[in-house]
Amino acid sequence: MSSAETSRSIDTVMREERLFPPPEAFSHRAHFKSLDEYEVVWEAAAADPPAFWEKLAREELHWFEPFTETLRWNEPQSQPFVAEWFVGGKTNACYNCVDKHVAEGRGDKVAILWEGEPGDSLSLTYAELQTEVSKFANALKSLGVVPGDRVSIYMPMTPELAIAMLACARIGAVHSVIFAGFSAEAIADRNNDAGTKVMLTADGAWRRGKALALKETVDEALAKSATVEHCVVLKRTGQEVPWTEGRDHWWHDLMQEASADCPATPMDSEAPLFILYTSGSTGKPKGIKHTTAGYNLYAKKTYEWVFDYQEDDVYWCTADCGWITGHSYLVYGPMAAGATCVMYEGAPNHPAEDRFWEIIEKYKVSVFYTAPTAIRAFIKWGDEHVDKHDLSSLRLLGSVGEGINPEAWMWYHTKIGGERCPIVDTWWQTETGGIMMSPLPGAIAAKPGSCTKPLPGVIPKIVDEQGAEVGADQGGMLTVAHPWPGMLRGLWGDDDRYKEVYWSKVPGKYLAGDNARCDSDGYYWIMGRIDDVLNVSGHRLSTIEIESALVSHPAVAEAAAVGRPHELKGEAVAVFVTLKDAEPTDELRKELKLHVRKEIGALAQPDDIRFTNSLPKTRSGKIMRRLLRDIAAGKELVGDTSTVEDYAALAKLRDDEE
Ligand code: 6R9
Repeated sequence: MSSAETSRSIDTVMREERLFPPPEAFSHRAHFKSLDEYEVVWEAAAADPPAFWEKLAREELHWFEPFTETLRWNEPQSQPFVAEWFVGGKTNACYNCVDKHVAEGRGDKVAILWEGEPGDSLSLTYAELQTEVSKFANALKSLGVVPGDRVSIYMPMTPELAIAMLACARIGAVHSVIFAGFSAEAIADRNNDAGTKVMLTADGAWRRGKALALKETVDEALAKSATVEHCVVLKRTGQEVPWTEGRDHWWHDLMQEASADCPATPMDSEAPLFILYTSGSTGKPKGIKHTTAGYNLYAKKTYEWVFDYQEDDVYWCTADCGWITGHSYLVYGPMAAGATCVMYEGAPNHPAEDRFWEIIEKYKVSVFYTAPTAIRAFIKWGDEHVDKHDLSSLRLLGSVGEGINPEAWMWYHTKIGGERCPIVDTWWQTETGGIMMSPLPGAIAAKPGSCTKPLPGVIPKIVDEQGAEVGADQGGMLTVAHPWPGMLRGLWGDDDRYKEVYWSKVPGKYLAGDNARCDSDGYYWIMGRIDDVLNVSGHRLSTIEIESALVSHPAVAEAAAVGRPHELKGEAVAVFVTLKDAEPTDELRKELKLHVRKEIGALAQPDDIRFTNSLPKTRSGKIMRRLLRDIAAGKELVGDTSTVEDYAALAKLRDDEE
């Protein structure tokens, strides 16, 4: 490869040849049964995306008023970069997720199977959910909430959290869910940015047996949130809470007075449904804006396709609602499909490391969706926790949030899936609203570590710095060529940043911010965020490939690779490693360096290996490589750290020297 080529594409150092075709018994009753079938649908959708989505929108959503125009999108280069879908129509996301099922005679089907951390549980049918949601919608109305008002939600993973989201949708209020672990500062920033009118919280939240003081944190935030008029408090832990008369209201008091009669408000297709803040690489978090009809349709169809929805499924997504995965694949997608969803309040290792497997056995979960960070933790905790439980109800497994290292994939496949369950490695973002690339489990053979192929209606293109498409196996920037219904409709109150981040670098295409390559079979491999690429002696290396090589060593639980400045090479590879049982010795350090060299070549051999007990992660489990880069370079930590899950881990790393 010439140096001109290496300078604009990213070198692939890792090869993964294993192929796992869908089991026949699975394909037999799947939505998509063969690669041919998928290809026919994908080609037809790509030839005319609006026609493809129009048909689905008319069939799958309930319309108070039908739409008159499928897509309003000024061809690229022109303004305003915001697509409008199903223009002129009126629908309601809560109606589609709840009332539609009751109206169609499925009211007795269980919607939520909830498991509290201390072991309490609750099940709600779609009809019961309709009553609860209607009552809480009336409660919000009684506090003066009208369509378009913003409601911030800072609650534990209780059924009331889902009820609150749906109640907002029911009356056209815009929810902003804030992960119930963020600081008062982070809550206040988000409230002020959104102009929140009403705040929903709980007295406390259970986390590993301890009660976190949510209301106290919220009070601190509200002292700096001038727009908030009311605060509703769910009683969960029963702890003492500070109280402001007139502003604060108990959830149960409002519910007691609320009538269960609250028809869903017909909303414009493009009425904002929610804002969800996500960390930018620097500076303040971005308020990703999603709207009603397109998002709802996209969440529903992608849920049905990717998780191969069957009427008798018991589906469990372990994500918190403070993350987009909790929005699209715990609430809006599965509920629009009418699925039975397990919802769990607490930590995966409370009271013991087998809690997830216990829940799968208890509820006979058939489809399980979690994140690589959790999978790597399970591997570290040991197989004995898995072996205690009967996981034979499982038929399909999913992964989201980061690339799944091939070795973690293999463990998930054999240990959890009993070698019979397909795995869907789903690539998508807060911005995309729903899954963009993933195997369709009955149709597309998996390659461990690849999110495989785009869903119907999604047209990815990998481009170089000049915006030209790159060839097979050449890494480049991942973009999407045509609008899709689930895409973001902007950043709340910041059009300039929206244009700058997503539309300025590559004209006319949505810039995802990830690097990727597509192999000669048309399989996509995500190589990490654009700003995470390492440049070693002119070779651009992907973080995920180096990390996967490390994770394939039996001593390694997790690894994060970053670049640090190096006089000769430009950048040197620095890695942070957590171990399974092994001792962190110099011997092992040498062995790991050689292991990477053997697996992927001398180019990628790490210069530094630092052992640590844990890696700094975002709340959704993504390794914060940006911060590790600063640590590796010996710099002070700057920028937004509000999304770091465990600041202590970070501080410790900074203070530890190799
Ligand atoms: C859903 C979600 C988005 C970023 C995305 C990418 C990474 C997500 C991935 C993946 C490789 C996958 N990512 N899924 N990378 N393989 N299957 O995670 O949304 O929190 O906005 O993060 O996560 O880097 O750009 P969000």
